[in-house]
Amino acid sequence: MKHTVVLINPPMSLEDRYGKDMKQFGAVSEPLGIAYIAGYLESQNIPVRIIDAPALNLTIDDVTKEIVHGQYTIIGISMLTPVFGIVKELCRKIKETYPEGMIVLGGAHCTVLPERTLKEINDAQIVCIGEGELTMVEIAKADDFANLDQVMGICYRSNNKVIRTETRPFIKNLDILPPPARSLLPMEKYHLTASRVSGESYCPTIIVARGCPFSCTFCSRTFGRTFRAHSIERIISEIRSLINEYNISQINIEADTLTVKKDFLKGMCNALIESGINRKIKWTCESRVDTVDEETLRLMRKAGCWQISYGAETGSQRLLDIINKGVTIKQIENTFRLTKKVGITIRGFFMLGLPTETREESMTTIGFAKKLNPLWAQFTITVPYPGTKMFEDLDQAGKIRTYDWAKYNTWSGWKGEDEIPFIPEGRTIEELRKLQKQALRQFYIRPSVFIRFIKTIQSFYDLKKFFMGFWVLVKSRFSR
Ligand code: B12
Ligand code: SF4
Repeated sequence: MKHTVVLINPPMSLEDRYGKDMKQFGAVSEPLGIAYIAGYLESQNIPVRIIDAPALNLTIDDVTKEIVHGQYTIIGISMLTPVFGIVKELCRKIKETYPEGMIVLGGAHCTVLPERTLKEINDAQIVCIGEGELTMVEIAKADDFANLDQVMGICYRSNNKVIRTETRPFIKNLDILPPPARSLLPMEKYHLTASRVSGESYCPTIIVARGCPFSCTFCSRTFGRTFRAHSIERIISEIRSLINEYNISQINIEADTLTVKKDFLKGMCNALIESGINRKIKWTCESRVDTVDEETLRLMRKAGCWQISYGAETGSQRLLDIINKGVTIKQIENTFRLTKKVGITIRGFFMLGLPTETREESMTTIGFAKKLNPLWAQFTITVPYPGTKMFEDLDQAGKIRTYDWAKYNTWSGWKGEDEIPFIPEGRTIEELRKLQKQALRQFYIRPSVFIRFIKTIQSFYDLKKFFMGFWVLVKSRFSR
């Protein structure tokens, strides 16, 4: 039987993620995981389509109609933890109207809880654990799905039993994968958060590596501990085609920890300089404060890097140690200073409500953010995601408050959630909710920040964003 595959990014809107007030600042990102899978399926001549529901503003019913009319034999759905409930309902609707379809689930949530996901979502038949490219092709080649036991890295349902197959090793050479099938995505619909782009122009994302050797307790690290990168030639060629096809002037370079291998980073930066790409585009990335030094930062700057996002997480050394971040307050301060010195702007990520955190320590974190003074700061409420060390420890201690995965959202302060998965002892939801808003107000509503932003305004778009942001912050003082 010849299979036709449809891959779905499920309908979770910006409002679902960020709440009413913050939705206008959220990103609509390319679902590159399923685009990678689609690229590999295409290379094996297996027909595939992508439905990116958030980008196209589709509801569960809209997606179901698309699938029924398309008559696909394999329906793949990507799932992160907070979208669980939406995916469950989508699977129910699809099965109700189109029982012949084989539903395959994949993504971070499935990778960490494969058996449980299959037990909780009755209408799905297969759950993919880890990287999906090779797995999906093998599923599509498994005639009538008779040989699923031969497909590594899945859990599947057979005679009311859930069977787990042999573990699939991570892909060693990422270059065996063609570039993500961006031609199947509505590329004109994507935009990063305002803090990540320079001006109004379009900024696509490219993934250059997978895997991270560090062990932060809050991170899912679903691509394993070994850093695996695309070759420099492949990266340059993918960037070149993005420049040619989409006429871009900026790009977001994604990797679990881009700067962890100095040789790779230097090679990539030198190639960007030698090819002259650094004169055509500028780029942004994420990094760790202990993996860069002044020399590296200067090279990155020369290669076109204009912004780095660092997870500073907290202003308390005690908490940095508890979350196993492996860095010191001094290192954070030093790297922020050096990054600014070489002329790269910074987005700082900070976590509130970490295990055992006191209110005083939250205030220290907000103060630390102000002292570090990155261009942008993001404060999220700690969510122990399943599959992380933090979740394991809190679960064992009986401190997880809800297993309703819809509540696993780091923006619960702005969403006004009535329940969140974890609250440090002696503290309350109301306090944390208010704290998340207060943190942003205290960081952004300062004369120096106001002047800094006024100076960066280059267009009506910038001006509008600036005033909308200011208004949302002022208004948040009076909301729940
Ligand atoms: C970019 C990014 C985003 C982007 C885009 C997300 C997207 N849809 O791709 C944005 C900003 C939207 C985002 C949002 C959120 N994110 Co995010 N994000 C990432 C990040 C940094 C990279 C994702 C990526 O592109 N990976 C590269 C591609 C190749 O991998 P992939 O998408 O996982 O896909 C592979 C496999 O998972 C699998 N697969 C995926 N889908 C499917 C489907 C099928 C059918 C199959 C067979 C296989 C399969 O095959 C793919 C190819 O190998 C990851 C960290 C990471 N390293 O993964 C966090 C990460 C995925 N995010 C995470 C979280 C928590 C969130 C938020 C919940 C945060 C929040 N606001 O509260 C939201 C949820 C949004 C949502 N719709 O559910 C967690 C997920 C944890 C979890 N248990 O779900 C991660 C792992 C980071 C972490 N903290 O550990 N995120
Ligand atoms: S948070 Fe970043 S540095 Fe820490 S384990 Fe995850 S990917 Fe690695």
